[in-house]
Amino acid sequence: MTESAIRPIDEELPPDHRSGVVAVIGRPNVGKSTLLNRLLGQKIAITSPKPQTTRDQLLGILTKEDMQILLLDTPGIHAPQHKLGEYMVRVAQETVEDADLVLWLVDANTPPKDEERQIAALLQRLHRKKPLPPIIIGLNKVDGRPAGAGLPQERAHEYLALLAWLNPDENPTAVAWHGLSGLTGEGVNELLALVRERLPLGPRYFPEDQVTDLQVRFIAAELIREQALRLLQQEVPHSIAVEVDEFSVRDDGMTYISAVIYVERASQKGIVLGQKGSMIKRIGQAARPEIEKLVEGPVYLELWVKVWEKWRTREGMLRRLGYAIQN
Ligand SMILES: Nc1nc2c(ncn2[C@@H]2O[C@H](COP(=O)(O)OP(=O)(O)OP(=O)(O)O)[C@@H](O)[C@H]2O)c(=O)[nH]1
Ligand SMILES: [Mg+2]
Repeated sequence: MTESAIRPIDEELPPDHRSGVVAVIGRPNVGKSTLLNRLLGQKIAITSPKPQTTRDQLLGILTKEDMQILLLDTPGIHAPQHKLGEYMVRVAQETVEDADLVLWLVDANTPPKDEERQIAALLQRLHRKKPLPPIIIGLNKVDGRPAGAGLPQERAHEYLALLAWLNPDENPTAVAWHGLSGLTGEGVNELLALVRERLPLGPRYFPEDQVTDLQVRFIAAELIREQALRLLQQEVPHSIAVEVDEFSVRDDGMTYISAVIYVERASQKGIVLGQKGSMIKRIGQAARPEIEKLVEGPVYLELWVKVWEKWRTREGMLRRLGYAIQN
């Protein structure tokens, strides 16, 4: 988010109105984007069972009578293997540095993994530079727990132990935890109450009907990428980038979209096209209704596949795709 985006709106609000930036962080696949969509009641972030789905910071604006939360979804924190990966991890880190509250999502069904230990170490490093805002550990996916599995409370202690250096006993508001399910919505209202308690008093920064600052054409490109992620296997999904090169609403109300699916190798182009174009057709057929929900009208979608060798390692290409790479 740019500084200029953050300007208070002058309007009548309850005296105890709160607002602030909540960084939603966690390792890939724990359900950050699913939770964001659930909280907003609208799909602005794509989700998938494959890790490293979200590639950039995404703003979701949640406005209630007594608070406005600027939720920043982030790419899952992992050990990066290419420039795009490095960028993704840096985005997550910078989001924490600017936040009023950190919501660290973990999977309630599994004990901490190495990735979580690395996230805790990252938080500790950041804390040494500048004290961290309050942290809430969200034990997500409680819907999927097998009968007789350990209580979230026991699991919570395993995760809380990773933040022992914050001395939570001396500073009880530094860390809290809550069990929830972004998928079913269970525990989400209680989570919001915990968030509100920890946010500073403050105004609204966006009109109450605005849900994000993302452009519709960006979300459309992401919805195409989501179907490509779902339908393609192994390395191919991670090698994909989608760019919408035409987006126009015609006189008859039809939204015309032409988009390019970039892959990194010629062999991947064949896979994305499929036999006689069957795969790209499936991707288009699955993405179109999703985009129609987004634009609330009929969509004509045209898809192309192009090879852009090793785009994930090339700064120029990453920049062109909107990843704000800095040297
Ligand atoms: N059972 C269950 N599954 C969930 C829940 N939340 C998310 N999932 C599933 O977990 C997978 C990952 O969800 P995402 O929301 O894409 O995860 P993410 O943390 O944003 O992942 P990255 O963007 O890759 O970092 C998807 O298959 C979701 O449907 C939940 O509360 N319960
Ligand atoms: Mg995500």
